Amino acid sequence: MPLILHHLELSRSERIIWLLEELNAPYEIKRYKRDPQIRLAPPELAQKHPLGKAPLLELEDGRVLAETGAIAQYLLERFDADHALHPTPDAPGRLKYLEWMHASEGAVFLPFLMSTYCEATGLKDSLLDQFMEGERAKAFAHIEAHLKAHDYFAGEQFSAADCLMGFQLDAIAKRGGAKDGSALKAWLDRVHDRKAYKAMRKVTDAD
Ligand SMILES: N[C@@H](CCC(=O)N[C@@H](CS)C(=O)NCC(=O)O)C(=O)O
Repeated sequence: MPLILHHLELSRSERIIWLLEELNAPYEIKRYKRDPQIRLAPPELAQKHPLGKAPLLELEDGRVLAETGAIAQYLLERFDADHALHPTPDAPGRLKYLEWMHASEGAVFLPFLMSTYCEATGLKDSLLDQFMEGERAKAFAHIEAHLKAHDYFAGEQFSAADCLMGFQLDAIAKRGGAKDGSALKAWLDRVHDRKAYKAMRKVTDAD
């Protein structure tokens, strides 16, 4: 049995599809649809892992790994022996790489996720949303300043940190948040031109 990526439509699992394509790793995909009303994952995902969230990576021996960052680390250890997509511990881009790999699920992106939740639950413009707006502005300025100074998240070379940051930045762009002339727009144009990104889009176009 090959590696199986359990993919929920319109979700973070995009990032792992992109990474699998960059690594040229063999995988199969199992697709899941969100509940049309509440947008949560279907119960079948919970049969694979107690949290029932995507992405999940099922290994050849049936073990299942959750958490985007953990899955990325596992895939890089296994399929990126020459460190083309993850800088070695002493490489110049290592610290930035680590920081953005974790920011993609951590502090930098929480405020953007909260905006989606506020909108979906009728809390748009609530005190919580206003508080998060300040946090979003801070995070956005941090991303823009980094990309003004560097072509990619780990520095001047593309890495897995770009794959992990991609999902939220594409979502921001869809909402009109990547203005012409911005460093974010230039980064999006650069990564959207990659063969593996286009391959990932072919997969997700069927969502
Ligand atoms: N921290 C987890 C978050 C996983 C997560 O929340 N996935 C969302 C998709 S974007 C999900 O499965 N949502 C459906 C649900 O919670 O039922 C990760 O990095 O993989």
